[in-house]
Amino acid sequence: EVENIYLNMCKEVLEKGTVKGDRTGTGTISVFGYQMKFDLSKGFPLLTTKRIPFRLIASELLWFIKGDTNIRYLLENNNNIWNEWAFEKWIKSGEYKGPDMTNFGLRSQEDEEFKQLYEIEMENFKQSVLTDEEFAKKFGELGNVYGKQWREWKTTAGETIDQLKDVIETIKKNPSSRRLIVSAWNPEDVPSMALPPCHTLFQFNVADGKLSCQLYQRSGDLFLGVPFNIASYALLTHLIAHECGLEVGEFIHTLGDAHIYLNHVEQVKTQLGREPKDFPVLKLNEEVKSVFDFQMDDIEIEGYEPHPAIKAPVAV
Ligand code: DHF
Ligand code: TMP
Repeated sequence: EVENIYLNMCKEVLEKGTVKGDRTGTGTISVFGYQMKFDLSKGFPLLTTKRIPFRLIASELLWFIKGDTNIRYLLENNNNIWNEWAFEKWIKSGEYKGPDMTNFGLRSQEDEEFKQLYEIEMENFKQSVLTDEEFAKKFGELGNVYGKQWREWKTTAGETIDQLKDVIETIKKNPSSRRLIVSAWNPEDVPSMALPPCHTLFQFNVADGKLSCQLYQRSGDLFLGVPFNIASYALLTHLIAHECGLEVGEFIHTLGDAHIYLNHVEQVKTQLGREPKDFPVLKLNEEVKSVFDFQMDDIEIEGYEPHPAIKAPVAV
Protein backbone atom coordinates (compact mmCIF):
# COMPACT_ATOMS: atom_id res chain seq x y z
CA GLU A 1 0.00 0.00 0.00
CA VAL A 2 1.27 3.46 -0.94
CA GLU A 3 0.00 4.88 2.36
CA ASN A 4 2.77 2.98 4.17
CA ILE A 5 5.19 5.66 2.97
CA TYR A 6 3.47 8.04 5.38
CA LEU A 7 2.94 5.51 8.16
CA ASN A 8 6.60 4.43 8.01
CA MET A 9 7.70 8.03 8.40
CA CYS A 10 5.56 8.36 11.54
CA LYS A 11 6.98 5.09 12.87
CA GLU A 12 10.54 6.22 12.23
CA VAL A 13 10.00 9.57 13.94
CA LEU A 14 8.49 7.84 17.00
CA GLU A 15 11.34 5.34 17.15
CA LYS A 16 14.35 7.41 16.17
CA GLY A 17 13.27 11.02 16.71
CA THR A 18 14.78 13.45 19.20
CA VAL A 19 12.62 15.09 21.83
CA LYS A 20 12.70 18.77 21.06
CA GLY A 21 11.06 21.82 22.59
CA ASP A 22 9.23 24.11 20.19
CA ARG A 23 7.76 27.57 19.76
CA THR A 24 4.28 26.53 20.88
CA GLY A 25 5.45 25.09 24.22
CA THR A 26 3.90 21.70 23.40
CA GLY A 27 7.08 19.68 22.80
CA THR A 28 7.72 17.34 19.87
CA ILE A 29 9.59 14.25 18.71
CA SER A 30 11.43 15.28 15.61
CA VAL A 31 13.60 14.10 12.73
CA PHE A 32 15.36 16.57 10.43
CA GLY A 33 15.12 15.67 6.75
CA TYR A 34 12.71 13.09 5.30
CA GLN A 35 11.41 12.40 1.80
CA MET A 36 8.27 10.62 0.58
CA LYS A 37 7.39 9.87 -3.05
CA PHE A 38 3.77 9.30 -4.09
CA ASP A 39 3.01 7.93 -7.56
CA LEU A 40 -0.11 9.94 -8.39
CA SER A 41 -1.15 7.49 -11.10
CA LYS A 42 -1.73 4.92 -8.33
CA GLY A 43 -4.63 6.81 -6.77
CA PHE A 44 -5.12 10.09 -4.99
CA PRO A 45 -3.06 10.28 -1.75
CA LEU A 46 -5.80 11.06 0.74
CA LEU A 47 -4.96 9.02 3.83
CA THR A 48 -7.39 6.23 4.70
CA THR A 49 -6.09 5.27 8.17
CA LYS A 50 -8.08 8.23 9.47
CA ARG A 51 -10.75 10.30 7.77
CA ILE A 52 -9.30 13.48 6.20
CA PRO A 53 -11.84 16.20 5.37
CA PHE A 54 -11.02 16.65 1.67
CA ARG A 55 -13.50 19.53 1.33
CA LEU A 56 -11.27 21.61 3.64
CA ILE A 57 -8.18 20.83 1.59
CA ALA A 58 -9.88 21.76 -1.68
CA SER A 59 -11.28 25.06 -0.36
CA GLU A 60 -7.91 26.00 1.18
CA LEU A 61 -6.16 25.32 -2.13
CA LEU A 62 -8.73 27.32 -4.14
CA TRP A 63 -8.18 30.13 -1.62
CA PHE A 64 -4.40 30.07 -2.28
CA ILE A 65 -5.00 29.94 -6.04
CA LYS A 66 -7.29 32.98 -5.83
CA GLY A 67 -4.44 34.82 -4.13
CA ASP A 68 -6.66 35.39 -1.11
CA THR A 69 -5.09 35.77 2.35
CA ASN A 70 -8.22 36.64 4.33
CA ILE A 71 -9.97 33.91 6.32
CA ARG A 72 -13.39 35.28 5.30
CA TYR A 73 -13.51 33.08 2.18
CA LEU A 74 -12.57 30.04 4.27
CA LEU A 75 -15.31 30.80 6.82
CA GLU A 76 -17.83 31.21 4.01
CA ASN A 77 -16.86 27.68 3.00
CA ASN A 78 -17.20 26.39 6.55
CA ASN A 79 -13.46 25.96 6.78
CA ASN A 80 -12.03 26.73 10.19
CA ILE A 81 -8.43 25.57 9.78
CA TRP A 82 -6.84 29.05 9.82
CA ASN A 83 -8.99 30.68 12.54
CA GLU A 84 -6.51 30.47 15.40
CA TRP A 85 -3.83 32.44 13.56
CA ALA A 86 -6.14 35.28 12.60
CA PHE A 87 -7.66 35.25 16.09
CA GLU A 88 -4.20 35.59 17.60
CA LYS A 89 -3.59 38.78 15.63
CA TRP A 90 -6.99 40.10 16.75
CA ILE A 91 -6.44 39.54 20.48
CA LYS A 92 -2.98 41.09 20.27
CA SER A 93 -4.39 44.22 18.62
CA GLY A 94 -5.28 47.24 20.74
CA GLU A 95 -8.93 46.97 19.64
CA TYR A 96 -9.68 43.69 21.40
CA LYS A 97 -11.39 44.46 24.72
CA GLY A 98 -12.61 41.04 25.86
CA PRO A 99 -11.19 38.71 28.53
CA ASP A 100 -7.47 37.96 28.48
CA MET A 101 -6.81 35.38 25.75
CA THR A 102 -3.02 35.22 26.08
CA ASN A 103 -1.70 31.77 25.15
CA PHE A 104 -5.25 30.56 24.34
CA GLY A 105 -4.08 27.44 22.52
CA LEU A 106 -2.37 25.78 25.48
CA ARG A 107 -4.71 27.23 28.12
CA SER A 108 -7.87 25.91 26.46
CA GLN A 109 -6.41 22.41 26.59
CA GLU A 110 -5.71 22.63 30.32
CA ASP A 111 -8.49 24.77 31.74
CA GLU A 112 -12.12 23.85 31.05
CA GLU A 113 -13.48 27.15 32.32
CA PHE A 114 -11.12 29.13 30.11
CA LYS A 115 -11.97 26.92 27.15
CA GLN A 116 -15.60 28.00 27.37
CA LEU A 117 -14.62 31.69 27.43
CA TYR A 118 -12.31 31.11 24.48
CA GLU A 119 -14.97 29.38 22.44
CA ILE A 120 -17.34 32.32 22.95
CA GLU A 121 -14.67 34.83 21.88
CA MET A 122 -13.74 32.72 18.86
CA GLU A 123 -17.39 32.47 17.82
CA ASN A 124 -17.79 36.26 18.13
CA PHE A 125 -14.64 36.75 16.11
CA LYS A 126 -15.87 34.46 13.32
CA GLN A 127 -19.23 36.22 13.20
CA SER A 128 -17.53 39.61 12.96
CA VAL A 129 -15.29 38.46 10.10
CA LEU A 130 -18.30 37.01 8.27
CA THR A 131 -20.71 39.90 8.73
CA ASP A 132 -18.60 43.05 9.15
CA GLU A 133 -16.63 43.99 6.05
CA GLU A 134 -14.44 46.56 7.79
CA PHE A 135 -13.61 44.17 10.61
CA ALA A 136 -12.83 41.39 8.14
CA LYS A 137 -10.44 43.63 6.18
CA LYS A 138 -8.51 44.42 9.32
CA PHE A 139 -8.61 41.22 11.33
CA GLY A 140 -9.49 38.43 8.92
CA GLU A 141 -6.19 39.06 7.20
CA LEU A 142 -3.28 36.67 7.81
CA GLY A 143 -0.70 38.94 6.18
CA ASN A 144 1.33 38.21 3.08
CA VAL A 145 0.89 34.43 3.31
CA TYR A 146 0.76 31.82 0.53
CA GLY A 147 -1.87 33.36 -1.75
CA LYS A 148 -0.09 36.70 -1.80
CA GLN A 149 3.33 35.25 -2.60
CA TRP A 150 2.00 32.82 -5.23
CA ARG A 151 -0.01 35.43 -7.13
CA GLU A 152 1.31 38.89 -6.22
CA TRP A 153 4.93 38.72 -5.12
CA LYS A 154 6.02 42.35 -4.69
CA THR A 155 9.22 43.41 -6.40
CA THR A 156 11.61 46.16 -5.34
CA ALA A 157 10.58 48.05 -8.51
CA GLY A 158 7.01 48.22 -7.19
CA GLU A 159 5.62 45.64 -9.60
CA THR A 160 4.12 42.24 -8.87
CA ILE A 161 4.97 38.76 -10.07
CA ASP A 162 2.29 36.13 -10.60
CA GLN A 163 4.47 33.09 -9.90
CA LEU A 164 1.66 30.56 -10.33
CA LYS A 165 0.46 31.92 -13.67
CA ASP A 166 4.06 32.21 -14.90
CA VAL A 167 4.96 28.65 -13.92
CA ILE A 168 1.87 27.27 -15.71
CA GLU A 169 2.75 29.27 -18.85
CA THR A 170 6.31 27.96 -18.74
CA ILE A 171 5.16 24.35 -18.28
CA LYS A 172 3.19 24.78 -21.54
CA LYS A 173 5.85 26.62 -23.52
CA ASN A 174 9.04 25.08 -22.21
CA PRO A 175 8.27 21.84 -20.42
CA SER A 176 11.90 20.77 -20.20
CA SER A 177 12.70 23.77 -18.01
CA ARG A 178 14.47 23.13 -14.70
CA ARG A 179 13.32 26.44 -13.33
CA LEU A 180 9.65 25.64 -12.70
CA ILE A 181 9.59 27.05 -9.18
CA VAL A 182 7.11 28.84 -6.94
CA SER A 183 8.44 30.22 -3.67
CA ALA A 184 6.26 31.26 -0.76
CA TRP A 185 9.29 32.15 1.34
CA ASN A 186 9.79 35.88 1.04
CA PRO A 187 12.32 36.94 3.70
CA GLU A 188 11.18 40.54 3.60
CA ASP A 189 7.58 39.55 4.38
CA VAL A 190 8.20 36.80 6.92
CA PRO A 191 7.96 39.10 9.98
CA SER A 192 4.48 40.33 8.94
CA MET A 193 2.97 36.88 8.45
CA ALA A 194 0.62 35.21 10.93
CA LEU A 195 2.69 32.06 10.38
CA PRO A 196 5.80 31.95 8.18
CA PRO A 197 5.07 29.54 5.31
CA CYS A 198 5.51 25.88 6.22
CA HIS A 199 5.27 24.73 2.62
CA THR A 200 8.06 26.93 1.47
CA LEU A 201 8.91 26.20 -2.13
CA PHE A 202 7.74 23.85 -4.88
CA GLN A 203 9.11 22.78 -8.23
CA PHE A 204 7.53 21.05 -11.20
CA ASN A 205 9.13 18.69 -13.66
CA VAL A 206 7.78 17.34 -16.95
CA ALA A 207 9.05 14.02 -18.29
CA ASP A 208 7.37 11.45 -20.58
CA GLY A 209 4.24 13.60 -20.74
CA LYS A 210 3.86 13.47 -16.97
CA LEU A 211 3.88 16.34 -14.50
CA SER A 212 5.63 15.82 -11.18
CA CYS A 213 5.86 18.18 -8.25
CA GLN A 214 8.33 18.38 -5.40
CA LEU A 215 7.60 20.39 -2.27
CA TYR A 216 10.13 21.54 0.27
CA GLN A 217 8.30 21.87 3.59
CA ARG A 218 10.49 23.47 6.27
CA SER A 219 8.32 22.26 9.18
CA GLY A 220 5.75 19.45 9.21
CA ASP A 221 3.21 18.55 11.89
CA LEU A 222 3.03 14.89 10.88
CA PHE A 223 -0.36 14.14 12.42
CA LEU A 224 -2.43 17.24 11.53
CA GLY A 225 -0.80 19.38 8.84
CA VAL A 226 1.11 16.89 6.71
CA PRO A 227 -1.86 14.73 5.58
CA PHE A 228 -3.48 17.98 4.40
CA ASN A 229 -0.29 19.13 2.68
CA ILE A 230 0.11 15.83 0.78
CA ALA A 231 -3.44 15.96 -0.56
CA SER A 232 -3.25 19.68 -1.29
CA TYR A 233 -0.12 19.44 -3.47
CA ALA A 234 -1.42 16.28 -5.12
CA LEU A 235 -4.56 18.24 -6.03
CA LEU A 236 -2.54 21.21 -7.29
CA THR A 237 -0.46 18.88 -9.47
CA HIS A 238 -3.66 17.36 -10.91
CA LEU A 239 -5.16 20.79 -11.64
CA ILE A 240 -2.06 22.02 -13.44
CA ALA A 241 -1.60 18.75 -15.36
CA HIS A 242 -5.27 19.04 -16.39
CA GLU A 243 -4.77 22.54 -17.78
CA CYS A 244 -1.50 21.64 -19.52
CA GLY A 245 -2.78 18.40 -21.08
CA LEU A 246 -0.30 16.26 -19.15
CA GLU A 247 -0.69 13.08 -17.11
CA VAL A 248 0.21 13.16 -13.42
CA GLY A 249 3.59 11.79 -12.35
CA GLU A 250 4.86 11.87 -8.77
CA PHE A 251 4.38 14.09 -5.77
CA ILE A 252 7.67 14.24 -3.89
CA HIS A 253 7.37 15.56 -0.37
CA THR A 254 10.63 16.70 1.21
CA LEU A 255 10.42 17.69 4.85
CA GLY A 256 12.79 19.72 7.01
CA ASP A 257 11.75 19.43 10.67
CA ALA A 258 9.36 16.45 10.60
CA HIS A 259 7.73 16.27 14.02
CA ILE A 260 5.03 14.62 16.06
CA TYR A 261 3.67 16.78 18.88
CA LEU A 262 3.86 15.03 22.25
CA ASN A 263 0.10 15.40 22.65
CA HIS A 264 -0.44 13.53 19.34
CA VAL A 265 1.58 10.41 20.16
CA GLU A 266 -1.38 8.29 21.29
CA GLN A 267 -3.38 9.30 18.22
CA VAL A 268 -0.48 8.38 15.91
CA LYS A 269 -0.18 4.98 17.59
CA THR A 270 -3.91 4.39 17.06
CA GLN A 271 -3.50 5.28 13.40
CA LEU A 272 -0.45 3.02 13.00
CA GLY A 273 -2.55 0.11 14.26
CA ARG A 274 -4.97 0.43 11.33
CA GLU A 275 -4.83 -1.32 7.96
CA PRO A 276 -4.60 1.10 5.01
CA LYS A 277 -7.32 0.85 2.35
CA ASP A 278 -7.16 1.75 -1.35
CA PHE A 279 -6.66 5.39 -2.16
CA PRO A 280 -9.65 7.16 -3.73
CA VAL A 281 -9.75 8.62 -7.24
CA LEU A 282 -9.92 12.33 -8.05
CA LYS A 283 -12.55 13.51 -10.56
CA LEU A 284 -12.22 16.95 -12.13
CA ASN A 285 -14.92 18.63 -14.18
CA GLU A 286 -13.68 18.25 -17.77
CA GLU A 287 -15.48 21.44 -18.84
CA VAL A 288 -13.19 23.60 -16.75
CA LYS A 289 -9.92 24.28 -18.54
CA SER A 290 -7.99 26.78 -16.44
CA VAL A 291 -6.61 26.21 -12.96
CA PHE A 292 -7.96 29.65 -12.08
CA ASP A 293 -11.58 28.75 -12.93
CA PHE A 294 -12.09 25.72 -10.68
CA GLN A 295 -14.84 25.93 -8.06
CA MET A 296 -15.59 23.51 -5.22
CA ASP A 297 -18.26 21.71 -7.29
CA ASP A 298 -15.75 20.92 -10.02
CA ILE A 299 -13.57 18.82 -7.72
CA GLU A 300 -14.67 15.45 -6.39
CA ILE A 301 -13.19 12.43 -4.74
CA GLU A 302 -14.58 8.95 -5.47
CA GLY A 303 -14.24 5.70 -3.58
CA TYR A 304 -13.02 7.18 -0.31
CA GLU A 305 -13.80 4.75 2.53
CA PRO A 306 -11.45 5.67 5.35
CA HIS A 307 -11.21 4.56 8.97
CA PRO A 308 -12.89 7.00 11.40
CA ALA A 309 -11.43 10.45 12.13
CA ILE A 310 -9.02 10.82 15.07
CA LYS A 311 -9.18 14.08 17.01
CA ALA A 312 -6.12 15.99 18.21
CA PRO A 313 -5.50 19.53 19.47
CA VAL A 314 -3.62 21.88 17.14
CA ALA A 315 -0.56 23.64 18.58
CA VAL A 316 -0.88 27.41 18.15
N1 DHF B 1 -0.08 24.73 13.21
C1 DHF B 1 0.29 23.49 13.66
N2 DHF B 1 0.87 23.37 14.85
N3 DHF B 1 0.06 22.38 12.94
C2 DHF B 1 -0.55 22.44 11.75
O1 DHF B 1 -0.74 21.40 11.09
C3 DHF B 1 -0.97 23.72 11.26
N4 DHF B 1 -1.61 23.82 10.06
C4 DHF B 1 -2.11 24.96 9.67
C5 DHF B 1 -1.85 26.21 10.39
N5 DHF B 1 -1.08 26.06 11.57
C6 DHF B 1 -0.70 24.84 12.02
C7 DHF B 1 -2.99 25.02 8.46
N6 DHF B 1 -3.48 23.70 8.13
C8 DHF B 1 -5.83 21.34 10.68
C9 DHF B 1 -5.30 20.82 9.51
C10 DHF B 1 -4.54 21.61 8.67
C11 DHF B 1 -4.26 22.92 9.01
C12 DHF B 1 -4.78 23.43 10.19
C13 DHF B 1 -5.56 22.65 11.03
C14 DHF B 1 -6.71 20.52 11.56
O2 DHF B 1 -6.99 20.89 12.69
N7 DHF B 1 -7.24 19.38 11.10
C15 DHF B 1 -8.15 18.52 11.83
C16 DHF B 1 -9.61 18.72 11.40
C17 DHF B 1 -10.05 20.12 11.39
C18 DHF B 1 -11.53 20.28 11.09
O3 DHF B 1 -12.23 19.28 10.81
O4 DHF B 1 -11.97 21.44 11.14
C19 DHF B 1 -7.83 17.07 11.52
O5 DHF B 1 -8.20 16.21 12.35
O6 DHF B 1 -7.26 16.79 10.47
P1 TMP C 1 6.56 26.74 13.17
O1 TMP C 1 6.34 28.01 12.39
O2 TMP C 1 7.11 27.03 14.54
O3 TMP C 1 7.36 25.72 12.42
O4 TMP C 1 5.12 26.11 13.45
C1 TMP C 1 4.28 25.75 12.41
C2 TMP C 1 3.57 24.46 12.75
O5 TMP C 1 2.55 24.23 11.81
C3 TMP C 1 4.46 23.23 12.64
O6 TMP C 1 4.03 22.26 13.58
C4 TMP C 1 4.19 22.72 11.24
C5 TMP C 1 2.74 23.00 11.09
N1 TMP C 1 2.19 23.16 9.73
C6 TMP C 1 2.12 22.08 8.88
O7 TMP C 1 2.56 20.97 9.21
N2 TMP C 1 1.57 22.26 7.66
C7 TMP C 1 1.05 23.44 7.25
O8 TMP C 1 0.55 23.53 6.14
C8 TMP C 1 1.12 24.55 8.13
C9 TMP C 1 0.58 25.86 7.72
C10 TMP C 1 1.68 24.36 9.35
